[in-house]
Amino acid sequence: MREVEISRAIVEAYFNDLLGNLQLDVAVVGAGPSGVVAGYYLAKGGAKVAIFEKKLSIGGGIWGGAMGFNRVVVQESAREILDEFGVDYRPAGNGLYVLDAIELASTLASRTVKAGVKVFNMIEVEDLLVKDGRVSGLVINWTPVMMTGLHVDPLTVEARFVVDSTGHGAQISQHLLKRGLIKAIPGEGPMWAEKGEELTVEHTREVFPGLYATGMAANALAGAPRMGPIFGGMLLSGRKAALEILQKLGK
Ligand code: 48F
Repeated sequence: MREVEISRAIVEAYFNDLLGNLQLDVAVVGAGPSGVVAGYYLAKGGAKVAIFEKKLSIGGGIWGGAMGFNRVVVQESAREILDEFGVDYRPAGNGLYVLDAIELASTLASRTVKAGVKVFNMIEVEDLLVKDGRVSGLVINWTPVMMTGLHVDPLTVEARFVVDSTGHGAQISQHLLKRGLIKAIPGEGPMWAEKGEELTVEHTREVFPGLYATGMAANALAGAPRMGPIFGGMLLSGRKAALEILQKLGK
């Protein structure tokens, strides 16, 4: 066994995948619950989709549950998504269900990868391609390059649709705001679980030609309330974006 053979296997496999994913139907940015669920339903519907995540792990805000108590809650309307993924839950009264955050994060991750979504972690999306008034891809760089501020030029990925699933900061839509391409990102409002859950799904939409927003990014773009450790809206938002995009792709 030679070390260089191990290296060759890794380099070949990784770069074949990267080469194979430079032109996508859909590029999802951010592997939190809404982005991962969007990726899953897009792949299941026949789209070529990859997720770009700046951290090492995928799952975003799921892992810590609430205040580090690693349990999360979903409401009745999101149960069918848990059933689709095969995540266990138990009734907690008043139409709520409680589940293990570790099981949710790991199962979403595993099922999404098995559905055919390529996840590129440790890659930060630092900008967007915008041509003729339409978002048409991503500008990407290694997270460590972004963290250290080294002057290293990025690479690009073409996509027919981009999904901003970057959570509370709506990081991807911010690039449009700073160029005056969208008017405002009001940011999330004070906590109101029921309203926030409802509005997250309602505001999941194409926010600029070629760009969808899901989850907390959709909330931030609309100035809707935050909702804390209830996750049904995130799952429903990811699925809604996926189904709309599939329709626009003619899938
Ligand atoms: O924040 P996050 O989990 O997004 P979400 O799908 O879910 C929100 C909930 O976790 C929670 C909540 C629930 O009720 O309020 O907060 O809206 O995941 C966002 C992911 O995007 C990544 C980030 O590391 C995280 O994993 N991300 C953010 N900016 C970038 C990025 C970027 N520029 N490039 C790549 N990944």
